[in-house]
Amino acid sequence: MVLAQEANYYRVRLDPGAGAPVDLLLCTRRARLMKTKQPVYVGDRVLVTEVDWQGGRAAISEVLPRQSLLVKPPIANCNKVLVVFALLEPAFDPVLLSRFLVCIETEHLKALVCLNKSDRATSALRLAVELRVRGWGYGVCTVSTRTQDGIDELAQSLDQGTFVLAGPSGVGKSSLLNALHPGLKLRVGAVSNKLGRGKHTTRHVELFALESGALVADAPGFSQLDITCPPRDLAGYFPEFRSLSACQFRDCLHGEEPGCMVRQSGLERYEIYLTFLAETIAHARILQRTGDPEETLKAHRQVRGAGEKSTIPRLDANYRKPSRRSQRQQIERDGTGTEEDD
Ligand SMILES: Nc1nc2c(ncn2[C@@H]2O[C@H](COP(=O)(O)OP(=O)(O)OP(=O)(O)O)[C@@H](O)[C@H]2O)c(=O)[nH]1
Ligand SMILES: [Mg+2]
Ligand SMILES: [Zn+2]
Repeated sequence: MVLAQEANYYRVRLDPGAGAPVDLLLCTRRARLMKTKQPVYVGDRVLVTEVDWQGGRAAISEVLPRQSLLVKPPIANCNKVLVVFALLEPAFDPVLLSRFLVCIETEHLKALVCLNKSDRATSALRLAVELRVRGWGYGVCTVSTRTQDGIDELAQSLDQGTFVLAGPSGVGKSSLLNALHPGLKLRVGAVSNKLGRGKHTTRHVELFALESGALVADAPGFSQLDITCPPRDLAGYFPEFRSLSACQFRDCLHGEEPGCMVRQSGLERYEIYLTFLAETIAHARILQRTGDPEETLKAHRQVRGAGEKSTIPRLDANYRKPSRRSQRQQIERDGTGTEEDD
């Protein structure tokens, strides 16, 4: 399994118990893989050849089929994403957290929300945020890497499997991995006082083995996440919408359709849903206009998922309001913590 990548080198862990003379090999890609531009991701299971056991070198000859691929952060075959957010410093941001959660849902991966820096928060804030996120249909664990509060409980819930830490910069992902595996001593960075955001201390995705046998990947923080799924699929990526008795309209986007059950349900994230819906509609429209082959391929997927093309332009007028709202939120986000992107 690929544990890390740096430039054109891959650190590959050999299957424990396979009886190999070494645990790790530093690998390049075989020319054939390079030529076909077949990417190799951290988390990929690979076959190696040309092994130099003494020098600890080899070449990757084949990437085995993936069970899953998360694009941001890039990791293959992970079972669960731990979405790490701070209760404070940087302040909890429900729209940004929802962005992460929707993107994870689109990859059909499981998410657990990990709220860090509980030492900074009052118990009222902690409870309010926990209740809120549970209401969205997600498991929550609250921790402090500083006081070790909640770390044992989290460690117990990470059984065998591959996990990745995702979240904005400065929320304490590397600190959390250090707390789960005290020998690691990963570099952590300060949060800038003025902007309340992290400094992109972690630069690479890298998997580490915990005592339990689980593999956990540290990853760089980011907060630029576009929601590009077909508009029609979006509601399915909000678990609390899924559990509602189905809306009575077939093909309803749960926007301003009169009588829509989802709209009338008073769900807390309905406003966030509308913001994202406007984004997916705008995205689908751009893709229809551009003739660029890559974009067209994407557009094709979008349209296929979205059903009949004609429904998208029809929505134009209806969604002008959320689209302004989304612009405002974009500005708010930019002002409070959109860092350089990785
Ligand atoms: N008060 C408090 N501060 C914490 C806690 N955990 C981490 N921090 C601080 O938060 C800052 C950022 O921590 P990192 O672990 O580097 O954050 P990160 O999420 O890995 O950031 P990137 O690598 O930039 O994505 C550091 O100054 C940590 O000391 C905590 O539980 N409580
Ligand atoms: Mg980090
Ligand atoms: Zn509806």
